[in-house]
Amino acid sequence: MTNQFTRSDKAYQVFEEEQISRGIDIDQAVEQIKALQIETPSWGYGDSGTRFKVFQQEGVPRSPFEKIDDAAFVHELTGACSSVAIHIPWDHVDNFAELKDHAQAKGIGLGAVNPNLFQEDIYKFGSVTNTDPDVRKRAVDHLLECADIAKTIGSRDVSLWFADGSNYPGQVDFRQRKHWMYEGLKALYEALDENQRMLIEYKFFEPAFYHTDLADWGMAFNMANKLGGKAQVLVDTGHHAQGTNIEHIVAYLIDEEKLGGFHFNSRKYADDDLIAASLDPYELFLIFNQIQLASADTNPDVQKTAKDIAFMLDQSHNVEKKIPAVLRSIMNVQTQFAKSLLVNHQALAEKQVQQDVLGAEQVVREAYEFDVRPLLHRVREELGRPIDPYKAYEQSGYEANISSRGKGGMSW
Ligand code: PSV
Ligand code: MN
Ligand code: MN
Repeated sequence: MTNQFTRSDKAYQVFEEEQISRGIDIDQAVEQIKALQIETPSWGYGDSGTRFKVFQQEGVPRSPFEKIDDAAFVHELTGACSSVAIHIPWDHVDNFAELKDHAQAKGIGLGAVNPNLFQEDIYKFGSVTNTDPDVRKRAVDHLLECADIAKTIGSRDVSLWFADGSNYPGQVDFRQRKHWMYEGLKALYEALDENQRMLIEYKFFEPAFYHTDLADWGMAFNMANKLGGKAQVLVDTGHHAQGTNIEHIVAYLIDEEKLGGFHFNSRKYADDDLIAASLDPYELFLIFNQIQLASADTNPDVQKTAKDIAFMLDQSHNVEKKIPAVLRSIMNVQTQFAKSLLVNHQALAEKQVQQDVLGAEQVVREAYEFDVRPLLHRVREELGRPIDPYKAYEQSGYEANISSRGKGGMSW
């Protein structure tokens, strides 16, 4: 395969012909892939590791500004990552308007603002659910500070994850903490403008090992429901027990108009934060399949929810190179998204009505089995981007350039 693409390429011709014969509108698929934007996490560019060791890599950003430079280069290569999420205080700067201007000058925007309520000593026994009212107040003040930052940088989403939990039976009062959690979330909710959203992320364990205050989608959903329309649920693909049917959760939340965003990453064992779709591509395909089905729903509100989901990566690289790992994730996400556009919805509905179990499964799997590289090459070529962003990065000289930053850049 060359580095160039033209529509007369044999592989593309064969692909297009076959999809047209299956009733797939290829030009529409191309437009949908072009429109797919996946926000990258600022912390994905910094040094990170496990609880055993954070290895330092050469060329890691030394400031939030340099993280933006790297994110902007990822966008330059892909055309698919027009914003970068920030985490406060990891990305604290004195002047957020300046950070926003820097991002804009580099051709991207600042995306979701992520409060951090898990790294200070005062939060050892919880943040918004801490028994100490002073700590609860500090936590709420930080949430409000993040709402202000989001307003300053023109960001719609404040993305929340709480490490609050406990390690042993009897350690805490579950129901009391449920009330405190709601109070904290409500304070943020009220501070948000009408066009802003809060995304509530859940996770079943870690760092707490016995209970976590927002342990699953049901708890996040309940909080979001009680709060109102500006509150939505965020699904991090690494935050479920083994075997959980994530695509079912996704379909359910969209139907309730409560799915606001994703953190994509892969996991083998727990919250491993590996490159998206590196281990579980079929799962990501099935998630996108549910999103495409809901995007074509007859209910306009369900359709709107499905089309308004914030797609974000959440990964941290232990030994992998930062920028190439982000690029690989983006390309993997695009691949599964593209495949999900090849499911024939009408054929699927017919098989379901006929109660044709294997026929319906075949309609879904068949789409997954296509090689969508020619389609992605066409998209990237039309966007004026390299058809293989990963290879283009290796050839770009960017890595040699940033090596002058040396080692000891920012952690997370
Ligand atoms: C927690 O595991 C999490 O998924 C949250 O989204 C945090 O903001 C992020 O990871 C921090 O790495
Ligand atoms: Mn996450
Ligand atoms: Mn996580």
